[in-house]
Amino acid sequence: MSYELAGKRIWVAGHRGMVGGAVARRLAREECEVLTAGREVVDLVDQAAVRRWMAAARPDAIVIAAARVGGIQANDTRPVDFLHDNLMIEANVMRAAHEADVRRLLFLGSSCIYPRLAPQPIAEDALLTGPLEPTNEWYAVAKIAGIKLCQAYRRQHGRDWISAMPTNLYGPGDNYDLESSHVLPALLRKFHDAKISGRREVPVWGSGTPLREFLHCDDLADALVFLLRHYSNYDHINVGSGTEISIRGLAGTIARIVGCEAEPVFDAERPDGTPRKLMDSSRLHALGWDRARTLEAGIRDTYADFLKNQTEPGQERDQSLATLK
Ligand code: GFB
Repeated sequence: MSYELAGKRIWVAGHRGMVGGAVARRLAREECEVLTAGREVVDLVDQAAVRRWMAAARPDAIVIAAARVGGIQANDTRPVDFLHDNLMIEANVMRAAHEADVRRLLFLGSSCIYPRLAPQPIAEDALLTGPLEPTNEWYAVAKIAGIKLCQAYRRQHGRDWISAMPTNLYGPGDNYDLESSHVLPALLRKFHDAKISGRREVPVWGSGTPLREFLHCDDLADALVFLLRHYSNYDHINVGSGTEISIRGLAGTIARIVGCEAEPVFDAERPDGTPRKLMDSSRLHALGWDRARTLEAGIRDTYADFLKNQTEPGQERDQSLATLK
């Protein structure tokens, strides 16, 4: 199967977020028109606004990269925001897309949709086979509902819409707010600030033992464009790098790349979350995509972007709202 991108008008919902920005950058290399709409143009949580915008814009294809996102702390403490807002975004965009006869749509979930203790590496058919990780079950249920809604439109209305499940992501344009961010940007900021201030210790949440798989957002974007072109299937598909690292190992790697000699101090009061969530991305590789950069190269690229765009301490925004703008 091959969906032609040339000449198409493709809406990247959530273009101001890290993932949406990466997808818009990657699509700019294709012969298509990239549509974007900030929250001041259309609030994706508002169904009537989404219907009005979609009826006027009538995109040929949509990448739903808009979501309420955040790290373990944000997910665990804001269940309404993560469940309600993500349900509204996916339901509003898909309903309006169907009414506007949008032929191609890619929905983005997350590896947290899988059971807390799923056999590793986690294959797509592990979905709904066990209890979720409590710290992010709200976001996970919303994303599982999105997968199901995408499948329902394929089943009831024959929509050639697909779902992709990325692993933990990082890269340019990430959220560096220490309370709402994910671990990689948080540790980059913490070790950078410690280097500048000369602090000898850096607080790291949890035990340091959990394992995480990471994928650079630009590699994800390349995989998503590949899937837009070549994937047409009822089942969601994993998009991972296939390599994992412990939080302790990540802290050491980031300290070395930043050039900071501060010691990580592990805070057992903070939750570890799921012990491991390495995905099996062999279905994606079998289709012909496997171009993830190394974590070392990705972190160096991300730190360079951080230095170029860093905000003064205390000025960083809670960008988990950014993807709704
Ligand atoms: O990246 P993270 O917030 O989310 O945390 P998850 C990953 C691990 O890093 C946890 C530890 O074990 C954290 O305790 N960690 C250590 C830190 N230091 C820090 C720190 O300073 N900040 C943060 N944030 N973590 C998310 C889900 O789970 O994964 C989201 O909550 C989404 O919904 C995302 O699915 C992909 O990897 O645990």
